[in-house]
Amino acid sequence: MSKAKIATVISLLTAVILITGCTQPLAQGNKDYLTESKSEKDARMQWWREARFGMFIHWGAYSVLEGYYKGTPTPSLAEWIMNASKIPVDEYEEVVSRFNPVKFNADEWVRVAKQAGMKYIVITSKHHDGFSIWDSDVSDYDIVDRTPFKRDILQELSVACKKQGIKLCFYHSIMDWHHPDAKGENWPKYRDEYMKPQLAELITRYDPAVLWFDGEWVGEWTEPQGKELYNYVRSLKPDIIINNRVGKGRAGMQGMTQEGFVGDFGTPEQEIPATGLAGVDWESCMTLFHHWGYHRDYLNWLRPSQDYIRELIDIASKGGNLLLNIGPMSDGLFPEPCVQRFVDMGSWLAINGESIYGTQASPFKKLLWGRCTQRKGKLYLHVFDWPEDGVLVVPGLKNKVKKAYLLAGMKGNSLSVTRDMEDVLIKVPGKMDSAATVVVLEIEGDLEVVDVGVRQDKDGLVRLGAEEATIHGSAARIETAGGKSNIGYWSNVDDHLTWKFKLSTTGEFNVIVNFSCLEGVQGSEYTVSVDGKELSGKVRSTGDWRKYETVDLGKVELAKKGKYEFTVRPKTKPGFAVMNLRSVELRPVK
Ligand code: FHN
Repeated sequence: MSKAKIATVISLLTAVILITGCTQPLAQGNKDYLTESKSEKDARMQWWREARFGMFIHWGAYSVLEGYYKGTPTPSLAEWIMNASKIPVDEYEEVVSRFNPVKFNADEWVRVAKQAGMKYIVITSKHHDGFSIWDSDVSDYDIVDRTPFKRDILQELSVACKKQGIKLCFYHSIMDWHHPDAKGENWPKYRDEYMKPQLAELITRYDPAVLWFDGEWVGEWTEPQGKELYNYVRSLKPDIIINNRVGKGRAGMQGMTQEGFVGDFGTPEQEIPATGLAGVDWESCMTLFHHWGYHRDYLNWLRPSQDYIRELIDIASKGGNLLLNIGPMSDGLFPEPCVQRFVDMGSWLAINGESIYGTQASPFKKLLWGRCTQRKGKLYLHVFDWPEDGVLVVPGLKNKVKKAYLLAGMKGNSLSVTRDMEDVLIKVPGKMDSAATVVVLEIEGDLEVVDVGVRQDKDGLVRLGAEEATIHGSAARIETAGGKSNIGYWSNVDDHLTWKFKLSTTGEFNVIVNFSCLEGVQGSEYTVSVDGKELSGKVRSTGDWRKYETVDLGKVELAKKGKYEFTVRPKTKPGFAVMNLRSVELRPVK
């Protein structure tokens, strides 16, 4: 049957659906999958929660331009070049006709992902430019019909993934800059006669494990449409997993929550939620070098492999997944410097993977020397900063430690374990791995950790960070921006903050507040208090919520070792918020 005929059949079928109002041609009735039970969702999400680490691939015709249009760097992201460089549709279609990735090898791509320790691949089936990298029967704007390459990328990838045991998942953009109906009053036509039939193709032909929607911010898209699309996709493949951008999920806290939103997991982008999201599935999608699609100038933006390894550990310690992106070149090859980062990540995971895959979030609020992950009966201590005195302090662990050893070493080489009140002390050998050395604690009984509060660092500094604060009130809450956390939304003058901390070195301390305040909202008066001593502050403007400055409120004398509580309490609030607060530091007076 010709493509035209198939398209006609699909259109007729869709027309019948539209008339009958049933938008799920293959639906098993009109089941509402959003009402599934917790146990059903847990079963469906299990492989994804255990996987912890996936490869994001942004690849399409935009890779031909490498971030440049007519000799000028595009002003936005490389994969946005059609929009950001205002390329007319017919000109962009000419770029498409030059897309010929003759060096593409699906087995090699999947091998690299596997070697990196990644358990799933999410690839852009269609990005915002509307170009499909599979052989679609719904449209000829695809890699088989519009390029000299003429091969079905997704078909080849699905075979390679099945062969190598990697889950294949699809990114799919709701927004479409190419399709004439993908805006305004024709939106329902695009949605029902184009987008959904294409999704049906993707699901029924290539059996993806996840559908990763994007471009949901367009005005034509709404949460109710998202709910309907969620059910439509699940009706085609009931065990499929769908992200929260199927609806308007990201409109909330930068995609960091799925509370009240449609979708199975939150999608913080280029962000790691400061304290994770207890009870919520989430995945941070991150780039290696700022752009998602390939850009010829940005390979020098790559960071050392250690940074990406620590990013994965940090995310796993907060209970999330890392979806780390690569933008292949137009010839079908991965940029070599990116592959090298993946190889290094895979080498670390080959030794330490047990501390990442299938683990849960840390039971500790914060560890000065690194991160922690856990599974029943075991704690994995990821040490970034090796203790100079060879003693690793595990604060507040109540359990008896049956055994301690280096995950990289032999389990037989037990480490010496002692206790100092509520702390467990591990005697550790010389530092092993620059990225992170994992110390395993096998513990007795159900895990029991008490919050011992913030500890003084080796220089005597006490840093009371936003993520360790106890927030007393209804409005103020933690937010993350640019990888840093702060107390924000502080619109209630009665909301106040406390921190517990433990002093091992006494003395006089300067009290330094790190804050921001939008111009026009300044003027709130507040006090800080500790050990019966009180200092006052008045919030000045820093110009913008994202512009942080510090203020020295004065000195306090803390003469005894032990536990303290520090409080920040507003007194007045002339504007609509008190301030954003990143931290309070007690800096030893030199
Ligand atoms: O606009 C896209 C962008 O190109 C990229 O695909 C990211 C990846 O999550 N999503 C959108 C920006 O949030």
